[in-house]
Amino acid sequence: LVASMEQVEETYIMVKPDGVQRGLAGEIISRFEKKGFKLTGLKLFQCPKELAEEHYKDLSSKSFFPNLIEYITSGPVICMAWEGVGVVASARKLIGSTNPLQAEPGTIRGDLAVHTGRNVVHGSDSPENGKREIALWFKEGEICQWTSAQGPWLR
Ligand code: RTP
Repeated sequence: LVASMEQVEETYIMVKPDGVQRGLAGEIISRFEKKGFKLTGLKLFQCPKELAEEHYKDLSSKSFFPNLIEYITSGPVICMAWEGVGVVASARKLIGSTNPLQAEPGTIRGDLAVHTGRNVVHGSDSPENGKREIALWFKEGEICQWTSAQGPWLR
């Protein structure tokens, strides 16, 4: 595999409360599965305010920050860890632009959302943040490393 020379990364993907409530979780999970990434963590979780604030701390000075925290804590989210070569940037491409009206058709937000403040899914923006966010949202023991018995394409 050419890909074996490349960097295996991990990223934190989260179906936001609107995605869960609209019944889009399966569809969103499916996009990453079909692409060929490996799921290593998955849970439904009601996020406490403090965790939402820590996760989005870089945005704490923004005017929309209180609304963002209210949104993320408004109902359960689905927390996921995904692993793969180039998974961080690729997941951001699959997700599409922050403003769903500018997101390309074919992307998750381009196909499934309208409002920036209800954009159904989160994805880490760097490998460093992928690690940071997985450590923030998952406890030790909730991440499951596994190898496909079917072949080497899931890695
Ligand atoms: P995310 O972190 O959720 O994957 O989103 P992102 O990188 O595409 O966007 P970012 O700039 O990090 O913003 C985080 C989330 O805050 C909400 N937001 N609202 N002007 C607004 O009202 C506004 N701008 C951003 C969105 O939910 C965005 O995903």
